[in-house]
Amino acid sequence: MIWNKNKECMPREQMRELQGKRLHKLVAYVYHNVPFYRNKMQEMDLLPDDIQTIDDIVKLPFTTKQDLRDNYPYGLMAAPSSEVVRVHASSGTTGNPTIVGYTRRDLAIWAEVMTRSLTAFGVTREDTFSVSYGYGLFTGGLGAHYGVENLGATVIPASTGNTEKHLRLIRDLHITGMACTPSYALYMAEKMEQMGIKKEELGLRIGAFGAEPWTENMRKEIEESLGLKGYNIYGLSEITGPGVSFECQEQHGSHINEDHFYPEVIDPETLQPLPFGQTGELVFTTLTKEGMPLLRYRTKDLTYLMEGTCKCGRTLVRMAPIMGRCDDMLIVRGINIFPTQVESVILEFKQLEPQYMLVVDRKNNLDTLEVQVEVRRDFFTDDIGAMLALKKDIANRLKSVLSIGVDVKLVEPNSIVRSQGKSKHVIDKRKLV
Ligand code: DLL
Repeated sequence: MIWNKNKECMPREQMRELQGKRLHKLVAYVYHNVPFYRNKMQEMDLLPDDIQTIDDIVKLPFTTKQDLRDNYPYGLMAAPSSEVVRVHASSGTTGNPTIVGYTRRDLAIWAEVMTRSLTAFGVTREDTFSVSYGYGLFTGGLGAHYGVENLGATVIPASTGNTEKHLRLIRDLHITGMACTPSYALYMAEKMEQMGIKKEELGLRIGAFGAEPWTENMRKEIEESLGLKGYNIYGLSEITGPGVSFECQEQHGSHINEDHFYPEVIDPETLQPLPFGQTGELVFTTLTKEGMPLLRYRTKDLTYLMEGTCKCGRTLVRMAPIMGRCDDMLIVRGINIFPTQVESVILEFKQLEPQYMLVVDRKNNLDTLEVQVEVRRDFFTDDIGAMLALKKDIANRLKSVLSIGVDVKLVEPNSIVRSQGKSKHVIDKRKLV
């Protein structure tokens, strides 16, 4: 099923023409309404009319998270406050949070792209869908909520927390789909087991998971424990929220709603655009945003774009799963490591829970990496020999994937802190000193 065939299956040439027209209009709009962009363009000797086609996008300046912080709170807003009907904020852990504002039309487009995503997952008006992304300043809750409503399915605004009650509702209200972070889905599976609820008692069939990186192995684990099919949904508040890209039934990359969000992948060092298939930093231009449009926003997310029409019929370009963010890549003894690489190894071992923490430290000027991982209750034993053998197997496998020796620490079930929102997998003690 396709929600908006006209846009989602548009011939490439036509799409590029549409993007060019929208970009041309956008650049004039920000030039006249956002002093920050006008100044930047003037510094570069650029006038709005220099941007005519989508290929001209490379002439435009980039925008970074720091620019948003420097212009806190409303400096990048293009629409007058009388037109802004909603504000969200990202959970900045350091410095000012980033504030985003939406006009009524922005909200309608956001609901549309969310509806496209849910339709691609197979959600219909017959479904009852619970949203367990946090409701509030985070875009996950309200973003998914209005997408479900716009589609015409029934939305259950469960939010996070109250997991036991939520699980009972899933059973009693015949909830067929759920949206939450993949780590919260795992937490729910754990709770279900503790409560003695079997997946067969639930009618779940579709999960819309995102807001953090996750691996294929994690997908299998969630699907098996909850008895549903899990789909990836990607987005970020600066660009709109969830719904920037989504997986279709082929599950071979996520289609970007590129009639609204124009993607580029650049080399984060040289800032030069990279061709299809090459991994770099994902950059978005919001082609239709009115509230707070952004030119070439650097997401810090690492991925590559995939060429060619998808078997599902959509022509919307696809992006590969996010392998991590430029800023959560760990450099340990000069080797680049992403938490997702560790996750995928851990999930290969049936003796382990999908719960882990990477602890990086520096001892005698040498970086150390400890991987803490939980052993499943049925495998946890007093037999030291068996535990040592398991530890060695994991360390060997990690070494072959990461190209670096790590200390593996097996910990008891339930000892690593669970997350209901985005999970935290790294403690870098080097940064604390
Ligand atoms: O996380 C929006 C969202 C909500 C997306 C619900 C999907 C579902 P922010 O809080 O601004 O917005 O965080 C955005 O989260 O730059 C990525 O690093 C990461 N991220 C989001 N979705 C995915 C995904 C929301 N599917 C940041 N896979 C982004 C990997 C993701 N990383």
